Amino acid sequence: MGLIALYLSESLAVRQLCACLKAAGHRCFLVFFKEFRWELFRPVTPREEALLFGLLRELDPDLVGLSLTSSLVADLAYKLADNIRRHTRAKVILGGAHSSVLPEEALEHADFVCRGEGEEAIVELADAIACGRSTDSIPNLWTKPNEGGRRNEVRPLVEDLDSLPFASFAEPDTYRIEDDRLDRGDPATLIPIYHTTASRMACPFNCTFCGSPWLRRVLYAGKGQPRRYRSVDHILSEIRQARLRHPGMHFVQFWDEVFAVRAPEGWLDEFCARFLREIGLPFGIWSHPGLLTEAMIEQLKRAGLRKVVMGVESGSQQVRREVLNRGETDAAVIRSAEILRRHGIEVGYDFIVDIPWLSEENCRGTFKLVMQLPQPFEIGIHSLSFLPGTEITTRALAEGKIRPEQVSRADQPLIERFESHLWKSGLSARDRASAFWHSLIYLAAMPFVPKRLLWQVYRLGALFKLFPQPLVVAAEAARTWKDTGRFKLWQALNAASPGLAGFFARHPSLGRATNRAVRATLRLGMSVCGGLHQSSRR
Ligand code: B12
Ligand code: SF4
Repeated sequence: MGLIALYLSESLAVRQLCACLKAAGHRCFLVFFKEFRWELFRPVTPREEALLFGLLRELDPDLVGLSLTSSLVADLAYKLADNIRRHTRAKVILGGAHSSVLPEEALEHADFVCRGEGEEAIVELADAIACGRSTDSIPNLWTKPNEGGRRNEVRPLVEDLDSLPFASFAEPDTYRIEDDRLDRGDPATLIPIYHTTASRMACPFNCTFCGSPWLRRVLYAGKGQPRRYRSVDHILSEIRQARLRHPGMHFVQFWDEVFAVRAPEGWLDEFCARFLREIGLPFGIWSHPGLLTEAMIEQLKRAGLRKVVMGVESGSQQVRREVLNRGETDAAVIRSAEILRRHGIEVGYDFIVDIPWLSEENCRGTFKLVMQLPQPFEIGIHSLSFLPGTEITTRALAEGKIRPEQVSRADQPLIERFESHLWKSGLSARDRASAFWHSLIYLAAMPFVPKRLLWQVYRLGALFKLFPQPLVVAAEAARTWKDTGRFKLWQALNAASPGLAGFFARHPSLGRATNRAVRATLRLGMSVCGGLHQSSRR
């Protein structure tokens, strides 16, 4: 069997399913079709599709599984699934969060759809196909009408996560398709970070924009306790084994929704003591501003905690409470930020913009909160994705705030769906206002931008909302400078004014000269500022 992950070379889902299939004696290969890189998203090329179909024809599996981890890649998955069924003899199964919410839709493009966790279902399906048995009544699976048209119940959750084999990692039958190339080998070994989770569905919150509450409260209602923890032993053994295969691993990233939340008694103490002693690598977690405590961070830091990412989502308490169902106060957010700062932990904060209720209030509050957060930190500004099954999507559709084709961002080109830091200044007043806010919020997170200047810009908001272009250029320049160490004038201009960027594209020598002049001015400005800064410290 073959399993394909889309835009996700660290996909835990296909790695876990592959390990279960192999443990049950089946052959399984993995294909990582395109990578998930926030700033480097590239569309699928015809050559990449041809490479995928060529590989599938060569390996000739009976069954191909596509993981639809998110709704944002649903149309890509459907297109690939249709073509796999057309051009190979393999049957196709779709699984993941999206096909769990919308199985009827997924079934139009596949022979089978898996709802919910797939470890046992995929093994039972592979067994049935291998032995020529009926595939009709496998719990979690829906089948096509011509396969019996069965809609089987979701089985109870696997209670003991330690009973599952370690996720497949650095195995030889792994392929990567990216940049018009097909390479053999696990792309996860190309980076020094190892990704894993200590728990599943542990988050106790019910944010309106998130797909997790639906999984816990609807799909798995009455099917067992969704929050499950692996034993510390199991986690550490997995990391030790992975490290033997990938000695270049320097960091462990835990992808638990909220790390260690409501963990079993004594779990965190054991984890901290043993992680330091037996693994001794720095690690990162996701957390929640309402839950961080000084004692917990102190303890985790001693164990090697280096980085925390938290969704703050909105700087406006009103938006958090009335739209997002997030109960924490501004004071709690700032207190968490200060705890992390005091302990020298690297921090990333995620914010959501383009919320169709209280939009101005959201941006104003977010700007003010970002100005108060202790520097330095990373910021992610994400446009709200309306995911199927979420409370916010139901409400937005009912109130006519969005059209059905906007759900899952299906009306946008694939690459734009993942873009963060959006500040394109279009022609409409609404576009210009959001360009103003998004670039101002981003600049507020940059430690090298003077705060007093930003407050001035904020006060002149009415003017900058009409002419946001200088701010957009500044934000885009700050972003490229920070990410690449280079100032990319064309890119910055293109974000602010495609017309002007087009002019320079038609006159490249003028463009290069202007770029050099701006860079020289910036360097001069920075050395003067640096000199002033040093002399003021002396
Ligand atoms: C960790 C995580 C990530 C990680 C990695 C994801 C991964 N799967 O490895 C990162 C940070 C990269 C990520 C990115 C994104 N994520 Co995410 N992520 C999660 C999280 C918290 C845990 C997922 C996980 O690793 N679980 C453990 C693994 C082993 O299980 P699993 O992925 O759930 O897969 C099981 C089943 O779904 C099923 N299954 C999955 N695929 C297949 C395939 C077949 C053939 C079969 C039979 C079964 C099957 O079996 C698996 C094993 O039981 C979930 C929340 C949750 N509770 O699920 C959100 C979640 C899945 N993510 C979500 C979203 C929206 C995204 C992003 C779009 C965010 C963004 N705007 O960029 C991207 C999309 C990336 C992509 N290319 O699709 C949504 C999906 C909801 C939806 N309807 O779309 C969730 C539910 C949370 C949310 N925010 O709403 N995510
Ligand atoms: S805290 Fe995170 S994982 Fe939990 S419901 Fe909210 S967004 Fe989803």
